[in-house]
Amino acid sequence: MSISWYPGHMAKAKRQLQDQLSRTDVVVEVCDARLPTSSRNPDLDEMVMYKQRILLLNKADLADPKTSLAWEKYFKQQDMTVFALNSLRSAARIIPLIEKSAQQKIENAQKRGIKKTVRAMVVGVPNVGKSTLINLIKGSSSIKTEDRPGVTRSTQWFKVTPYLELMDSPGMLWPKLEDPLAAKRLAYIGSIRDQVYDTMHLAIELLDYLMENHQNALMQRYKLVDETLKGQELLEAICKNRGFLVRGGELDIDRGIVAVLDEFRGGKIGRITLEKPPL
Ligand SMILES: Nc1nc2c(ncn2[C@@H]2O[C@H](COP(=O)(O)OP(=O)(O)O)[C@@H](O)[C@H]2O)c(=O)[nH]1
Ligand SMILES: [Mg+2]
Repeated sequence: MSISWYPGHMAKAKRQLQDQLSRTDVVVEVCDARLPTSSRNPDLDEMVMYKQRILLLNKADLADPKTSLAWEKYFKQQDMTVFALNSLRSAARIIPLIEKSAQQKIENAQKRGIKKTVRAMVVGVPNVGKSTLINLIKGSSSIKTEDRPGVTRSTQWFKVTPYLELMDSPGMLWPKLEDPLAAKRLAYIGSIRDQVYDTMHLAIELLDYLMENHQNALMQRYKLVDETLKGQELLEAICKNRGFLVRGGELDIDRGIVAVLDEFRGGKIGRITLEKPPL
């Protein structure tokens, strides 16, 4: 997760991804449902122009359900196959979706008397849940491990159904860190290593954002009574209410920072989506 994306790394990741994509029929792009813009990388578009593609808004359990529906609608209007998902739960519905995406290819091959197996791969920026999804799909595979002729232990392809194989490891997309707002939002949800940011600054900016946009949820969570609180004062009030003190009775600000960031990331403040679809 905590990778520095130097230009050299990025070029290498791109080459590797392009190579993997060339052997794939269906691309399963995973993004974070809380950040359907910032957790995607538009560079993927040019790499998969003529490929079947599915977009998964993952971690939907942490996102606002209404906004997820709006995002689904938005992407569907752009002729995309899209699906909000909680990868910790069930990926069973994803499997037929992947197969359907490549149905035409399978049928065309069948007409020529060939049994075509669809090959799919999961791609996305770090921390969106790619590995979790792959494991989940593996877990719901209809084919038993001991019953997979032709798929050897060393292969990078995993047979999911008689007609579908999944690449065992995900394709890595690099986050768009050159956009400062996107980078900050990725930091809010914990997709960028905290050391990159000053966490105090991050927590305070997040609190101000929440006070402005999700006031009730924030005030309830931290038993706040003054909605005019801002910045450092807001953080201090939270520490006070939680009884976060260091020896000598001073406020334990560090503990407050960790609590706010962890609780936001874990959805404890509410199911909050940070980006809305354009109208
Ligand atoms: N709440 C929630 N957490 C998820 C979901 N999918 C993955 N995660 C968590 O997100 C973190 C990153 O997941 P991982 O699969 O390693 O992401 P990757 O870097 O894209 O491979 C892990 O802590 C997962 O448990 C989901 O749908 N909901
Ligand atoms: Mg992973």
